[in-house]
Amino acid sequence: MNSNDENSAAIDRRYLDAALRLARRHEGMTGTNPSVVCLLVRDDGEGSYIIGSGITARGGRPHAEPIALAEVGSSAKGATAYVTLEPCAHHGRTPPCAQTLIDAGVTRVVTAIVDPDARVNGKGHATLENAGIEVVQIDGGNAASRVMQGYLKMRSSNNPFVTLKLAMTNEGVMGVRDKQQVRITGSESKAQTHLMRARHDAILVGIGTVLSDDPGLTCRLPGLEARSPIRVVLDAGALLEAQHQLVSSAHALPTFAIAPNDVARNWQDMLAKHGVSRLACELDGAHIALPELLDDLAAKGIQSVMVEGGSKVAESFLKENLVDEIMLYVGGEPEVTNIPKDAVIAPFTPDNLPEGFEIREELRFGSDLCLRLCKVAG
Ligand code: AOF
Ligand code: ZN
Repeated sequence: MNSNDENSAAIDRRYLDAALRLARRHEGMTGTNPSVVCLLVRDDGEGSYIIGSGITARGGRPHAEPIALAEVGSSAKGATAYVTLEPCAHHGRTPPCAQTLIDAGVTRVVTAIVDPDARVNGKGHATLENAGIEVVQIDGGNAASRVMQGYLKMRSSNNPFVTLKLAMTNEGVMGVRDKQQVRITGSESKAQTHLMRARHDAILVGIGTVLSDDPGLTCRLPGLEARSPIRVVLDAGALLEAQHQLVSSAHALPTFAIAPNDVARNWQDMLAKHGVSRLACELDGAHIALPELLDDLAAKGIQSVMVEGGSKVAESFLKENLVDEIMLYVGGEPEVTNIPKDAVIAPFTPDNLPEGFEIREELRFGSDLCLRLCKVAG
């Protein structure tokens, strides 16, 4: 590699990384489509610069490429397109993006990942190459798989990506029974949690969390209120009531109550009146069968689920090996010390992490520690 090539590889990496960062903006908003970004870059001899950008629109269409191309018009001629996913090759609800890039006169395309969608899977790159366009595929690495984790999980296993979020003290205390809102982490961690909510398609809690905390489970970050995910409550015993926030706000924000078919008619009527959708489930003993539930959520187009409530729910998801990633918040200045009477204990502690997971990232939010735990590869 001569120094010119090295320089050009570093420039490609920089623009692609920028595109991947930008793609996080529409995470949780593109339905069954991944959030893809296309950056159009020109170099007229005095260094490269971005002339336009597009991101997969809310709901999944239009795709990123036509949005970016529409922004720049004829300046696309001779430009390089940095696209976080292989441009599509199929005639779907929009024409194939690979062809749209060719027609616009783009001469180079740099992508981060081959699209696992069978309709594309290498055909997008081949279409471009057959038209004489230089295609460079850079390993997008963790950043690429992270921004598309829901999409990639769905494509590989037909199940949503499951993130388990837990907040606990060093001793593994998550709260105190019958005592509402025991402070475990600080305001910065809370804001991060709300950002996580915005990035997921659905947020899931057990009925125990509803009965003890009556949470709204919305994203309350200024300007991001409209990014609140669908809410899912595991409620095998039909205990949700009209005055619970999740029920009373269901007309404004989709809410699913997961309960078996034989629940009382008047309870179902109450849910329907408030706009809560009941999703039938199978029971595994007295508990909701979680793998089947994930199948049902996948069928509804939910690609990512954040499991946020209850040590029991967390334990069940872990036991059944349904968790892809754990975001573990460890409070630096919790309201409780040691292990108080009636403590709600987490299924694991920061010193004794669940088997099969490793620390991928260590972050600090205020005085709290946040560990991102991923499955050990292989
Ligand atoms: C792109 N650019 O921005 C996105 C792509 O139902 P359709 O027609 O929208 O097709 C969905 C597929 O399109 C999806 O499975 C994935 O292969 C691709 N997504 N492709 O070129 C984009 N979001
Ligand atoms: Zn496309």
